[in-house]
Amino acid sequence: MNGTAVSGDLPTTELARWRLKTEDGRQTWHYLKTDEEVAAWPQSVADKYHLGLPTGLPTLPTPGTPLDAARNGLSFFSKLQLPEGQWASEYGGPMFLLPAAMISYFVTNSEIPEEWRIEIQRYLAARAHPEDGGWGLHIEGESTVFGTALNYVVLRIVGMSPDHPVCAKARKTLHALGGALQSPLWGKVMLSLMGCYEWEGVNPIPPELWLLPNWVPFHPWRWWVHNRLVFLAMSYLYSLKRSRPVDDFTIALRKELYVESYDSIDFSLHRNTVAPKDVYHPHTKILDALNGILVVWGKWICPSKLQEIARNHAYELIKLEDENSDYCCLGPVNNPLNMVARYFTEGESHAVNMHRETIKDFLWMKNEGMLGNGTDGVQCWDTSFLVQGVIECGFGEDPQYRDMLIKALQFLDTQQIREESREKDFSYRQQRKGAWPFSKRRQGYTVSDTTAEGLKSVLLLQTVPGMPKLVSDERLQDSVDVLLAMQNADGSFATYELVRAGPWVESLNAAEVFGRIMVEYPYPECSTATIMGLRQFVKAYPDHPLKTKIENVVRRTVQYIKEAQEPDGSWYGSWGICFTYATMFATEALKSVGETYENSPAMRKAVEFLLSKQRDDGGWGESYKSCETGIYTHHKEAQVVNTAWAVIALMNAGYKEREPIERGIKLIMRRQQPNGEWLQEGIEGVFNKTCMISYPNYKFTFTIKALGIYARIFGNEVC
Ligand code: LAN
Repeated sequence: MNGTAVSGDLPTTELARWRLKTEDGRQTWHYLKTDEEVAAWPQSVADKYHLGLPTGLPTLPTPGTPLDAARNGLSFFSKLQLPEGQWASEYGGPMFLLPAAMISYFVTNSEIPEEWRIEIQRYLAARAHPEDGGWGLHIEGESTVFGTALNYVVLRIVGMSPDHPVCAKARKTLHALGGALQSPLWGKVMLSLMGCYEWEGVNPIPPELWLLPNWVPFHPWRWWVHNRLVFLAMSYLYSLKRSRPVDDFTIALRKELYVESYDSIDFSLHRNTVAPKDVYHPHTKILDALNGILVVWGKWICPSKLQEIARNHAYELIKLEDENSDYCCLGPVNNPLNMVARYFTEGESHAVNMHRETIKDFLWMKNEGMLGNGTDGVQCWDTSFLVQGVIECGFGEDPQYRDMLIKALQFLDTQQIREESREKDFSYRQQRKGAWPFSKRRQGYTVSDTTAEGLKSVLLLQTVPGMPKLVSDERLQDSVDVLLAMQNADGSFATYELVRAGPWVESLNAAEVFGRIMVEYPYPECSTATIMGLRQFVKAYPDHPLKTKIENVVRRTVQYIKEAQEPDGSWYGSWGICFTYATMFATEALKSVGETYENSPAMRKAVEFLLSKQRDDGGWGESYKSCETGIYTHHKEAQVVNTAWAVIALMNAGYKEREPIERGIKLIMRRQQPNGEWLQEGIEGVFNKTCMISYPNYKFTFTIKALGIYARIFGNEVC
């Protein structure tokens, strides 16, 4: 293709031809094929940065003080702001997202552009395990059947020959792990859609569950929304039991993926065959028993009329999910699965085309090639944190940052969700009018903390003198209402919805590779963010009638947070790594009700915990292993992001001893580059205990925030 050069033995596109386009929060990468297009659409600094090309940003004067360092950081980071006012980033880590996207593209006969094919090959080659050539659940994990079988399929779909050394090495590892027969449930489903596994070897995913009365304590409407919507699409597809028609390509794949000959396998005996390396959450006996019963039910008992009613019901829910998210869908797994569901049912249709488009929102281009992002962007979330960092530094009124902040406010203004979901109750949706999503308005999902961080940032910005007031009182109150409706009975906040079922439902977790996926849980991070957002609202509207109500909500939340503290003084974090992350949030919650190191045993313990983890170089560094094991595990080196979180936590606690905090700040300053940036270090985020995910902008937003708070508390100097 035009401009293709060869790097190593894999072709590459010309990175200088890629552009990130933004339209009302939507972010997609485009490859410009002609020189005219290139001339008409120059590459921005942000494009270059994300592609790993030289940005040409200048060397800055060496910062002498924390605020100088923050200014240098902002000088760099502000250049990455997109024209609509938000920040973007790679949001990779999970290694099953590109397979979901590419397998559904393939199954639905969608055209995969040449530039994607080239860059996906490059990415998977770059991210293959350096020793065995396989892939894991996430980029830092060990090779598994799930990761290796599916990414192998992707490589073949995008055109790599089975004889290519990358494929050959991966195949060897796949076979050593036992071959594709050992895939966990989600792998078995995706391979079945491809025609490379048989549906009879998939544990039951019966859509009939949707027909249970709502009071049934394990009804799917009570499940965590991500699990629920993946289950929804899978239950529909399972009941159709359709696959892409077999052709020479799938026959070849069937040979490559298995140790044994495909035709000799009795798939019905392998519903529970999963490689030990893949299993994080083994099946419970109850689940196995239930699966046994459901196989008999599906095959011999369930009347076909009932199956049809259930299937139609599931399809209605799939269509509503598509409509309520303007086909963006909740996430990178249910979007492609919905696309296949709609394709199998409707053939070529408007809906299928819409999915073809929105799947692009999950693809990200970087120097290593093209990957699958965890969401359709990090727009609202990272923009909110940047705003808060700038305000903490006291730069709100600084004319130098005025344009940047106005643009950020404009972005948040446009991305607030303005209406409820259609058939909200039928589709089991949480109230959302007034919410801020994690990514963009179109996606349409509230999360307690994304709404709260959005609300807080808008309030902070709109109270800066001279800032326009874009979001009205009424709209701010809508977001408060969304938050108030999300408090659980125990005072906590979960993620997208209220907790709708007890943790015992986890015993029905069939996904094998994840923990804590079945239901919503209370989270100290989400709980803190929510009350901080609510508190900011009361600060801005001190006479508001909701004030007393909010204060009661806060009191109950703080009580929950105290109860969630671990015996060693830390909090377990579920969305960032790990104890350091959650401890930063929880200490902020305690601080907001006046607790300090001096007057609160909980704070004192938190401080002692943090101090015990500080390293000789002054930094903190926590490994993702903490998330999996629940035991604090050091990273091999201190990490800028963990260090920022830890010093923020110590300052939240009102810890007066300057020395340990200053040493942390000094590490952050030492690691800053001459142009103001910080370099990428270890992975920052996590979900479902096992799967890591990158938050590359945290190295800017939280460092800047930490520097700002430090300067305010201890004065703008380090010795
Ligand atoms: C996210 C990203 C953001 C994250 C925070 C806002 C940081 C958190 O505080 C609440 C939970 C939330 C919204 C979250 C939930 C799970 C997500 C959407 C992800 C970690 C990004 C990717 C992940 C999603 C589940 C990936 C697809 C995998 C499945 C198991 C369906």
